[in-house]
Amino acid sequence: MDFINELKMKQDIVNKHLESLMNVENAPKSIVEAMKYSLLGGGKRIRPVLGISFCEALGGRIEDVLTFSCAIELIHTYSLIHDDLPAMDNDDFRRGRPTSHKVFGEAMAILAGDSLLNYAFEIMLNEVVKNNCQPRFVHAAKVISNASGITGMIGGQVMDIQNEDRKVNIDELIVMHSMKTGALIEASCLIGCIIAGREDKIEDVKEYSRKLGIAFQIVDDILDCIGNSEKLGKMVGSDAANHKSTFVTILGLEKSKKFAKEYSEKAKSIAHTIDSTGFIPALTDYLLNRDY
Ligand code: GRG
Repeated sequence: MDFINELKMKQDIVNKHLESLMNVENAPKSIVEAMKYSLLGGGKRIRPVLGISFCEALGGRIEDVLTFSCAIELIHTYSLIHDDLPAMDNDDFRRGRPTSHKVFGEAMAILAGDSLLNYAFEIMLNEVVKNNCQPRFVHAAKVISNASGITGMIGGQVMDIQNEDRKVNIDELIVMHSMKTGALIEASCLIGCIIAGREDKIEDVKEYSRKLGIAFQIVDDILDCIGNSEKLGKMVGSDAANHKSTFVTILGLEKSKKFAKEYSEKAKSIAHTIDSTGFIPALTDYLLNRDY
């Protein structure tokens, strides 16, 4: 199967599982509707695709990691809803549609984000219990918890807010993004390795995902500067409007492109040693050359 068809197939697997996870009973319809609006209305599903691809490449079963990978997508979606709020980046469009607070109001958008975060932990713990608390399932849940918390994504978001209106240097920017964007990408890859039972590959997978995380963020900064808002499904120029230092403002456009390519190439060379099918190396290229 060629790369694009395999990517679509994996995105389909993820989307179907996300839909089935959202068949929630005994909750107010309004909150489930707001959760579904943001979760099921688009998105590249890169994080869960990485999770199932690493698990598969390392000899594990997709069905064993799928719920954990979808839990990461729920956490990612909550972070987008909260990041778009007026108190944060104050954005009106996301994934090609008005943001959650524009449709449901601020209070409901906050609760939709909170609910996605909580529900992510509910579905992970159900999966841990279903698998008799085997250490690899407990370990995967711990990795996701750490990555989404104060030493990971939230910690990075705090640094980002505190850096507004301040000129940061490239090293500070890399540390901040390794936490804000990188931690969840790293966890996405690591859980595939952990659930496959391949602890021997953890360091390689960490190294791969850290390089990928930086490349991914540089591309995100480049697209926020020169991307097409229709393709991206969100307004461009949000970083400049919020007076944020980005790879583009610090390095300039051409050097940022070169930097992203270097990080991506390093990631790809590690991916070749992990995935003999070639899918993860091709995904690494795809994420570098994406236009949304
Ligand atoms: C806890 C409020 C809060 C925020 C955490 C990750 C984050 C910080 C905020 C998200 C906002 C943002 C634009 C981050 C930069 C990189 C990034 C995560 C981009 C979006 O990810 P994609 O391209 O999006 O995978 P899709 O829509 O395809 O899932």
